[in-house]
Amino acid sequence: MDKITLFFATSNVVKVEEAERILKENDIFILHLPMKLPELQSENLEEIAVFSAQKGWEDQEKPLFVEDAGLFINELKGFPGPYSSYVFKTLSNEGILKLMSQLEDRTAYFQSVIAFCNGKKIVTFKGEVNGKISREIRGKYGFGFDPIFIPEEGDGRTFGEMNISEKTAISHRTRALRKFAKWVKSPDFSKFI
Ligand code: ITT
Repeated sequence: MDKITLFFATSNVVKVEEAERILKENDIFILHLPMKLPELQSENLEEIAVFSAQKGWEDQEKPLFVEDAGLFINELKGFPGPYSSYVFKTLSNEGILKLMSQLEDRTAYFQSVIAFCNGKKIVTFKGEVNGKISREIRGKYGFGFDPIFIPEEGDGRTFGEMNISEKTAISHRTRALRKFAKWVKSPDFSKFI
């Protein structure tokens, strides 16, 4: 199998670690471009990812992918969703738990969108994982909202209590990455490039 190397533009090193594990399974390797790309104000993660990938291309002039993710809490009508980064910085996990202290329906999901840009075209891949918001902060692994998110397919632990291989077995990012990897290995990729 041919080895493929792709550029991943992100400011988040944990994302890189997670993506490396999954893409490696398909002989795809990552070169990290450590940069914070501008994000469009939009309610749609796909639009945000497409915009950032375009900006990444303009800055680097090489084919690259970006990944945009968010936590969507059903009872809060999808909040923080596309504003996850800002909300994590301002309210953090304590703030989300406070906001939800009176709420019974704690269901939520993470969504991940990957956008790959070659300067001319952009393709996107989406992944989701369902779960619920815990009543307290639990765990030391991962990043962001991991310590308050209990995936439906798990054993009751938060992502923050799972090590990287346990989280990447079921995560939203893994699901988007697997679709991306399948496409990269298909004839569509060589036509695209
Ligand atoms: P980029 O440079 O790639 O944009 P980022 O950390 O700012 O890195 P996003 O904008 O995609 O990433 O993510 C928005 C926020 O959503 C992020 O700050 C986290 O708080 C949260 N988040 C995203 N994916 C997550 C995950 O797998 N586990 C926990 N929280 C996550």
